[in-house]
Amino acid sequence: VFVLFCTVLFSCQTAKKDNTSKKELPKRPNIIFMVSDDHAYQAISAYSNHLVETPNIDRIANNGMKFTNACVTNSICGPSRATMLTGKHCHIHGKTDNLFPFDETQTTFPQLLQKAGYQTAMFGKLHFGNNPKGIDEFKILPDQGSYYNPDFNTNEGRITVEGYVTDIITDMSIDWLDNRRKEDEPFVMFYMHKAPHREWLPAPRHFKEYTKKTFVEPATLFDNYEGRGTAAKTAEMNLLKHMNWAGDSKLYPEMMAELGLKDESGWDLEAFDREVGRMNAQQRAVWDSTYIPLMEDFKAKYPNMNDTELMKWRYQRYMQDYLGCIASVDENVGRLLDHLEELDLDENTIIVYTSDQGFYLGEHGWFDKRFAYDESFKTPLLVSWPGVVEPGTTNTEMVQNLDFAQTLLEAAGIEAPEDMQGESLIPLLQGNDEEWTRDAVYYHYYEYPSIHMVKRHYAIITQEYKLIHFYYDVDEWELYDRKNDVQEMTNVINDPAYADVLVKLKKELAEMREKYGDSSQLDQELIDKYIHEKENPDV
Ligand code: SGN
Ligand code: CA
Repeated sequence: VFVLFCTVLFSCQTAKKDNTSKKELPKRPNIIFMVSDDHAYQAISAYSNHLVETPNIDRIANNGMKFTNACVTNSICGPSRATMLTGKHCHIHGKTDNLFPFDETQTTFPQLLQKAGYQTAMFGKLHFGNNPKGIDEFKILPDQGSYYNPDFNTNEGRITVEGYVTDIITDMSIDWLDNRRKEDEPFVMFYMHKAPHREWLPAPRHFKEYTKKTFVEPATLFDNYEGRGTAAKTAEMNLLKHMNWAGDSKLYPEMMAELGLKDESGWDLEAFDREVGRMNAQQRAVWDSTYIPLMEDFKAKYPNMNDTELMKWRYQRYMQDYLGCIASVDENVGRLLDHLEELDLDENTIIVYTSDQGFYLGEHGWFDKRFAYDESFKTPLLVSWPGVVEPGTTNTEMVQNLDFAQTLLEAAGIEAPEDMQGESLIPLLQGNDEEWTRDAVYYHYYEYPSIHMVKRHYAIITQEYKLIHFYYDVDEWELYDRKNDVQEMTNVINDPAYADVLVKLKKELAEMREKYGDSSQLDQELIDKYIHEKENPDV
């Protein structure tokens, strides 16, 4: 009797434990996967409102969970998106940089959802160099796409749509939701903005408001990179030194000539023409009436400006345009969320809001991304799922874009392929943090030599430390104490106080490279590939 009693008690307890930790998930939820391009978490008010208010994006945080330590495996567009869709590190799915097309034989999670009966759609920027797989209906921007009157590649070929890109992507998404084939079958819709990617061009309706604003400067705007290694010193992402006059700061080419300002590659003028040149007469009139007075004012001041003043001016110019783009993203996210409510789709739908990486908004004097340093390594991640995610919650675990595929497959009740390398975030989304065991993540950036000249590096990152190895044409290690040096200003690699930490991290890094299958052999192959291409430019 005693044995029986114990057995019953034990099985009850196990059942109880299982019950609390594995609350049943709603069946086959819809999924809206929102990815904006280069959207820094510093520019989402759910994270911080020191720059801008984003009340609509914040609705997702208020209805769900905000991850404050979400990060990428490689801080660059195509590779990050390939990691999101395949659940694999870049050296496994093969899209290590923006330069080569995505390997179409790789399995992506929308293909698996489609196979399981999900309706699938994708609108906006993918940047794979080819069309998406497993998507019933797509309208994607060719390459980086354009802000004004953009072209799209669709199932039926190339189209051009009049208007502003962020509005258009939302119109397409709403239209698809309204007309999807089977209302009673679940769907996954990828809603992927080009904004706020460089050259940061807002909607004409926001030109006037945003060009009048002044924004708070980051503490590290005038960073001289002293405490860091060669990579930070040689990167070409400084607002003062590396921004283009026409493309980035919106100086008219004729004014550049008058002021004797040049962009050596000539590419700057091309960029101006590429974007501003696409505007129709109406859009161009609003542009001219906003930017001509602004530039006349600059022309008058420029001869007397020193570098500090110029840096401050460029920072404000940059933020006005970048945050002007965010204004449209936020309005349009709101429009889409409202529409989901109108269609009664807000209840059984998972909404994910993220970016393909973080971005520098003047921190360390930089724009762009690529580095394993926090502003570019971390990325926004907000997830709502009524009935599963407790509204208004925050999670601080180190989750990665690597985890999205397995998470969404589990949510849909589909078994993830064994070779996916992430972890499902469902325990965290359900508030069962004790089931999460990861204490470090792996990072690897490859696109060098290339635009912005950020050297290749791989890294191990824990909550407390970040160990980075820069390689290829240098062999330098950097170690940051993430708790005591939040801005990552001092490389403590040679500080004896960190000797033990260093040994431990190097060992863990080696284990991690082994676990994820990243070998130096691969680095060598990539190096050979670059050298071969440099030597044979016409091939
Ligand atoms: C373009 C940008 C770069 C940017 C890359 C990659 N220059 O080349 O500043 O780093 O894209 O961006 S631009 O003036 O032509 O926009 S990514 O988001 O696609 O990875
Ligand atoms: Ca990007």
